[in-house]
Amino acid sequence: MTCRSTPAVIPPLVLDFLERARQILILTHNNPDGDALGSARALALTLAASGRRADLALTGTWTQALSFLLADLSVIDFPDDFSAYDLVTLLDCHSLGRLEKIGLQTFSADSSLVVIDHHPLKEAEKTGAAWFLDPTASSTGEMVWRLLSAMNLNRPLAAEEALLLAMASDTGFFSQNNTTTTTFKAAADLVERGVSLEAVHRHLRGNWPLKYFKLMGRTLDSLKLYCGNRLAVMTVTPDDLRAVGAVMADTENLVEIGRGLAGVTLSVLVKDNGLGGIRVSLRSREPVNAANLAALFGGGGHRQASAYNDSQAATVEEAVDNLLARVDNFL
Ligand SMILES: [Mn+2]
Repeated sequence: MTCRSTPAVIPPLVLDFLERARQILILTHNNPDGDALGSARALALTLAASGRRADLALTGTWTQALSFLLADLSVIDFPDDFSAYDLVTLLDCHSLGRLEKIGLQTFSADSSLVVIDHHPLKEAEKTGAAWFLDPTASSTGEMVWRLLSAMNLNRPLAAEEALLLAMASDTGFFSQNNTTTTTFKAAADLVERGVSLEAVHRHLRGNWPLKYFKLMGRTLDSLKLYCGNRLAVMTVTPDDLRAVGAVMADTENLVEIGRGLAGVTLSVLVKDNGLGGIRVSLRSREPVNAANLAALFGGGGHRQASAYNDSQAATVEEAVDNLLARVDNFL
């Protein structure tokens, strides 16, 4: 697997939309992560600094540690219609399922919708919008860096920092093989412009509330090994969350723990939100393809980081059984 990348060409239509727009609404996926919030922040701050109105509307919850990314932004309630805007941009997301309140069909062919995403897309889903898609990009942050660089806009330092955070967030701090030469070029540019890598690391890895570590303890207690110790499975239940006063957003990154174990090539975190949904997060090491495994259950993501909802399971135990029944071919 090569990490030397040939990034996708930025479609002129996407640049054209962004250059002409004056009132922009920025959307991203439900329960936004560091890449989603960092990319949205960078785009919003940069567009606002160039005299545009840039609003951000979010759905779901996110970890408190990332809330600082919303400072100085215009964050609005999710609007009923988009007529106040001449452009809507959808970041880090192209699927209807992940953005629960909005259907892309809302946008007719003449609506101005720009989708910027690094997740692989089924061609059939592509409709009624200008698309900038690059599955070779580490993160949406990297793509927004390319876009804003091409537009030659002045980026405030806080936007530069948000871009580096977005990339660090989706690459496991530049350790996964989605980290390419383009990622490092972008990172080098951002550091050259004054972003502190240490500050980004502190935001992402040194800013957890105590309940996170308490939840980590309970999650570690649940760890079981299978398949000749190559598969690590951990669980989080509503009881675990209640016991330490945590919310589902606090489970972000816990799946990484299992991947640190010697010999483990697939780490799985099975989460019960207590509302009838079982979410399964996967992190792999080469040669395990976690995206293909997630796809078996109707999910998706990247080769080394993916997820799915197990609609057949009512409990974490059932979801673990379902996984164990199908995982053999992937390890
Ligand atoms: Mn992403």
